[in-house]
Amino acid sequence: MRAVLGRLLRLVTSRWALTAVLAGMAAVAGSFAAAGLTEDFAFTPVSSVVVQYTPGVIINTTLDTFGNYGQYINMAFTLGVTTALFVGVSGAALAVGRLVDPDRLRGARIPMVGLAAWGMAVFLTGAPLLSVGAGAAAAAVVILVDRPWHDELSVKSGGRWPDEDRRAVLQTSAGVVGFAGASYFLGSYRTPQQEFPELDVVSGVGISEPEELLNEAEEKSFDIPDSPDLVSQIGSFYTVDIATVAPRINADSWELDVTGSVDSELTISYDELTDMDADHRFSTLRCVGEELNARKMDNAVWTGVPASRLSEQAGASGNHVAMRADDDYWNVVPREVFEQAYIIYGMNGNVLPREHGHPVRVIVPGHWGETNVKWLQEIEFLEEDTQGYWEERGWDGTGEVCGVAKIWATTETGSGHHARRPRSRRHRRRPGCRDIARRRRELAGDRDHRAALGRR
Ligand SMILES: Nc1nc2c(c(=O)[nH]1)N[C@H]1C(S)=C(S)[C@@H](COP(=O)(O)O)O[C@H]1N2
Ligand SMILES: [Mo]
Repeated sequence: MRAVLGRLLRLVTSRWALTAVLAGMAAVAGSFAAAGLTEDFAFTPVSSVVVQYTPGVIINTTLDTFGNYGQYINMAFTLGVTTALFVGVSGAALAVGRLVDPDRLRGARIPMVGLAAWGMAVFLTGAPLLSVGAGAAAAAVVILVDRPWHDELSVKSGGRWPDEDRRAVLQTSAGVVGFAGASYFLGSYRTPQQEFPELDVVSGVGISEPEELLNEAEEKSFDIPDSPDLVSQIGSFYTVDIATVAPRINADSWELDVTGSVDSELTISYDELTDMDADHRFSTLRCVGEELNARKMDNAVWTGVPASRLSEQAGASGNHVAMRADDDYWNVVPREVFEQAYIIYGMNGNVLPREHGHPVRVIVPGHWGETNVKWLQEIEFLEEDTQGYWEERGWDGTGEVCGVAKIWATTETGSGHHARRPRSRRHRRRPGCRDIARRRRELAGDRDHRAALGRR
């Protein structure tokens, strides 16, 4: 047993293993430097797989134990898996390279590790050009560790002694740490900045109506420090996603499929959708996983088309409706709930931002956040009810939102503290709401859940 452990330890701390680890880390950093936080960063596709295959028990246990920090654990785990993939291929390439070039004098391992890391990045992201970042960084690590210009048989180069090997690995480690830091800034710079073009520029929808609603909301908002306005600004509106990186979907190639129990299936383009008569209305979103007095509740002016128009046009007959999204998220609502929903492409007079579901999402007024599917791709009418993404994981969130009072501002007076409650939002307390909340607690405990998977 001891002998086995000893050998394992020697293997893990061997030059080969250390070089592979350094190359793998550099590859991930190089990938981020080249691609930024986009789908072309090797981390992103790994994250989708992790999110998809993590069992609900593990998600819920993580959330119960770590609460809001769960999202960092999720990110760290995904980063670990991504790095491990690059360490694996680098290690294999190093081992094969050793056979070809045992003296490390011909530098054969450099292109081999570079190619292996590049190949892994292309395999993950499908982006050959941006994957060069990963390949080049991994190759650079091998250059620094192997130093093929050192000839141990030559008097001139001073030989290659074990000490020097150790120093090379140490220096390279420092280099990788520095490179990772620099990559962080490079990648952040490469991450596309969110733009908020106005709605009329893109879709030809007039923005005077949303503007009127926004003005009305502003006039009615209280001027209390720390209490938000009645409408939340884009950028401070909360987001909750199962994915770490919001999908990037081109509105021009986007299509909505209307399928299932229908007389005729429909395929609707962005232009067709935005050409229909638009409605503008306030609607508040609140995440079912919101903790007491937390801020996962915001209100906006949404622009879009009543969902009922699509079910009419398709001649729909099912009693349930599944809404499916690009990130493999989905939710199922009763038919009568769907008929009250909106197919949305505008938010606060702007084109719907990427984080909130660009180009098109669903807004189901008065229903928990999770029914409001973003990055909508398919509407399927069903005869039978089935579970949605979060319901499969033990959450019940397709009911009506409970009314809440929050204390977000207090005033100090001579006689003590006074809580100030901002004007309540659009929610009204509805009968049955308590039952839903209780059932939810029974099902899953009272903790924040998907917030842990959400960003920000
Ligand atoms: N496609 C997709 N839609 C989604 C989600 C998601 O992860 N993917 N999260 C849901 C949850 S849990 C909430 S609370 C709301 C949040 O909407 P927002 O991010 O625009 O505030 O989106 C819902 N729609
Ligand atoms: Mo949510």
